[in-house]
Amino acid sequence: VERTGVYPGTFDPITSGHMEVVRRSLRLVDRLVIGPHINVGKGPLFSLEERIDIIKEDIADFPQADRDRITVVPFEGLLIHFARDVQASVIIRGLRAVSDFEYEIQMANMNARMEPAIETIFLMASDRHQFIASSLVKDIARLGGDTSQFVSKKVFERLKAKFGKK
Ligand code: COD
Repeated sequence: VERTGVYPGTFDPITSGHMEVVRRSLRLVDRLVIGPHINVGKGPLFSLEERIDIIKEDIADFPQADRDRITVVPFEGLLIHFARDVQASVIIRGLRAVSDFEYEIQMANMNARMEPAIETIFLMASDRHQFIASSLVKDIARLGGDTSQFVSKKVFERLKAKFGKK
């Protein structure tokens, strides 16, 4: 029986850190649903459509056999309902340093209480991607810095276009 995993997030925009989680997840599940959340708290830099396009552009570099196992499905409302709807048995989250831990453990526990059959699994960020955060990448781009080592070439170009030349 096929195992489906959900990798939910804001992905505003997707970074090399997120992409590493995607690549590693493909070794753990047969099908991976990348789920950008529709209603992002304080308003995202990239619209939902842009965030979806960006994810699709980044996975376009994967081998076809891997691409065939990935779908990008935006969701609204509760993650646990979404995970149930796509028949996922695991929710995949990335864990950086200590900062992510508190929020992640709370979420995992509440989700487990609502739906005990779905496990949350955590992939520890690698050294290389430990400190990459979408919010900091956006700050750097906004202030005219070079984000190329934190995101794909395509995301880099999109960030440049977003903030443009003043
Ligand atoms: N290396 C490894 N992992 C990383 C890196 C990195 N450099 N950067 C980010 N990650 C991980 C994050 O830790 C996270 O696990 C995932 O990648 C996505 O990150 P973000 O920042 O894009 O997305 P989040 O964490 O803001 O997404 C939060 C959700 C939208 C998934 C969450 O708020 C949610 O499920 N909302 C729906 C309502 C709900 O169900 N709430 C919870 C009730 S218990």
